[in-house]
Amino acid sequence: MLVKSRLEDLAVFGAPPAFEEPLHVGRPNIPDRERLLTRFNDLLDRRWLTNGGSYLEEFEGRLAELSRAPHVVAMCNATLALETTVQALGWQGEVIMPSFTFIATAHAVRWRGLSPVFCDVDPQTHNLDPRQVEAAITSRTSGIIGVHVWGRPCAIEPLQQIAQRHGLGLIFDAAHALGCTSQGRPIGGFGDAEVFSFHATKVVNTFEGGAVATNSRALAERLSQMRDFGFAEEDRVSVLGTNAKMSEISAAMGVGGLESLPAWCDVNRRNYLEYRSQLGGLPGLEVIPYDDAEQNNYQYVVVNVDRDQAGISRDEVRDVLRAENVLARRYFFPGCHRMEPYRSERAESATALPVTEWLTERVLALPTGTAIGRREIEMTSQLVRLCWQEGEAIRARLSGPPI
Ligand code: T4K
Repeated sequence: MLVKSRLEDLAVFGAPPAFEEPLHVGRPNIPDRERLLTRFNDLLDRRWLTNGGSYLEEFEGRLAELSRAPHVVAMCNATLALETTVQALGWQGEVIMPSFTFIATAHAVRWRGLSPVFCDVDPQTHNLDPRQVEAAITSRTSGIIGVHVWGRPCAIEPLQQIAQRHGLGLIFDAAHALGCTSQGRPIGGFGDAEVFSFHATKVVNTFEGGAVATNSRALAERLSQMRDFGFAEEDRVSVLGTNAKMSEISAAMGVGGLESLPAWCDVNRRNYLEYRSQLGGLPGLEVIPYDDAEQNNYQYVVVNVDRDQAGISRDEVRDVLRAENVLARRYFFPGCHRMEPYRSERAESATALPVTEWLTERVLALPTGTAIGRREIEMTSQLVRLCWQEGEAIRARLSGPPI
């Protein structure tokens, strides 16, 4: 790792990158390897690989305990878990959701033949703005999907009241929110259901994976059948199903991950606080806050760059960092409404989401997780500070011919 303090040290000016190996936003957290391999050997010895099994049962049981939701149905990823939940709840027509989310939230609904209706978000929380949700309800609306973006809970109570008032379903995309709380209650027990992701890049991963947490036994039973082709018992299919099962090796990975979750959250919190202290005082830069009164997993360190105050744009900062092998990400640029097929279908919505557009131009996720330590954060922050000091020269360089 090179120490950089002058303009000419920057890779965009031709110097070697600060890091030989790339720093990623989503480097997977790996649980204790010995215990993991013991579990892998065990399931291989028993030759029970999928279609239920003891690791699936253990994983679902531990998740239910963590989220204090009585029923958990694990699946092969969160996208199919969302899709299956929407289908199980019988939603039709339109579903209100943010555009400021990963494209999977929209695709899951659309794949079931429903229309996502994108709604604007709150500039502080980055989550659905309940007033706008209410304004977006039509006679075709059947449900609302709130997304706990960065693990910061949605305005759950107001959304619940709106759903109740209008007789709508309500689910939460909790892909980012494992181990987080809202008013002291764990994410997992709100709405009709909440959906977690265990993709490799998430705080706990099962390689690929997802799960639905719900208070409804009937919904959980339906989902269990639907993830297994609709089988209610051998030779009897009771509902239109799919194959969304989680394999035993994934579940075993998840059991190890849940054991390590508290330690990983501590590392993430330490990284987050380190970034905050290193980046404090830069005009026009906000490290988005987490509520200390709640439990957070701190898996995302996200900064908001105000170009007018900073003298440099989010994209210029990103270009400088990428040249140094710091692969910061512009989640969720450019917003679902600007991606296909939604972009072509609903051109008018492009102008109706001013806060979403504002956010997608400003936020940047920085590398964190167990693969990132204090030195990496110091160096990354130093690079960001250089961007602030030398904004004009950097802009001139980035808009000039390649070196
Ligand atoms: N809802 C929300 C709100 C979500 O954020 C997501 C997923 C979903 C629903 C759907 O969940 P799943 O169906 O995936 O369970 C990543 C993830 O692929 C995606 O799961 C995640 N959200 C999203 C926010 O981020 P990409 O396109 O940024 O992934 P990728 O492959 O570029 O990985 C990010 C970085 O992580 C890379 O720079 C390299 C590093 N990496 C990645 C993998 C897979 C590794 O170092 N090792 C690895 O194994 O979407």
